[in-house]
Amino acid sequence: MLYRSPLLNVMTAAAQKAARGLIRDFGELEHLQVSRKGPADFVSKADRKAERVIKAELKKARPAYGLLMEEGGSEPGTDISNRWIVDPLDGTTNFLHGIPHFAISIALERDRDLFAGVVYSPIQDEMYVAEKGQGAYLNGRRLRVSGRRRVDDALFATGIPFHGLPDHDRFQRQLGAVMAVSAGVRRFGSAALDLAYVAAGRYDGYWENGLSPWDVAAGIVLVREAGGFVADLAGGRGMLEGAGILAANTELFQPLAKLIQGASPGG
Ligand code: 2AM
Ligand code: CA
Repeated sequence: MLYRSPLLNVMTAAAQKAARGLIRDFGELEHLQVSRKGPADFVSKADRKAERVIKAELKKARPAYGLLMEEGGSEPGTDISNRWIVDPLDGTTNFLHGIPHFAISIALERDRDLFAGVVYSPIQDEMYVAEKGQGAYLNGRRLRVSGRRRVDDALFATGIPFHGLPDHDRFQRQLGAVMAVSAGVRRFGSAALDLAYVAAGRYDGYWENGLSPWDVAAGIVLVREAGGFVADLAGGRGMLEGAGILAANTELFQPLAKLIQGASPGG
């Protein structure tokens, strides 16, 4: 059954409109080898263009809401209880390399609580939506986190830090701990989709250090509404404050948290 509310309609419409531009630009990338400034500049333009489209759509539908966007920063609204948190292109490095795994992420924070989330993967045409208390859905189909109970059966996702980011040693310890006992670890490059995949029961769990609010806000709602647990890496509520993120089904949340915390004492 297709779950639709006026709020989710606004969010999915904004994501679909921006996706049309991203799909066009993704298709153009292969012709860019000749361009002087190169693909990185093109991708950051595509990213900003998608953000402008989303912002215009959200403003048109809910003029008073505030905004927190990856490119445009924070913009307070006259309605202080509602704020959009937007990543117009999550998985930028994939996009730049022609890898069709990236997403648009739109969340609504209401009274400081994450209330609704939409993650859209344009190339796969996968629309993930969730609203507090209403469940999570993929293209209209109800989602549930995986039922796996054993760490040695579990497939986990993560993000690997790269040059310019801190804590490479800490990450290697975390990876060492998880790879030694699990069925595998994946690194696909979009935090928003990693969380959506946990909600869909594809991954049994996911963790990543650092991250910004727009990377994870929508995905957090998806995982919770699909029956999973989400916390920061220390088990607290600082997922939007850069304290990292850990998400899993209810059975595997504690075992994964123990592995990660054991590998990174003191956070
Ligand atoms: P992006 O594609 O919007 O940049 C990959 O591990 C994930 O980390 C992606 O969701 C990516 O978002 C995000 N990311 C990219 N650069 C980052 C940085 N400097 N700090 C934290 N997260 C980052
Ligand atoms: Ca991002």
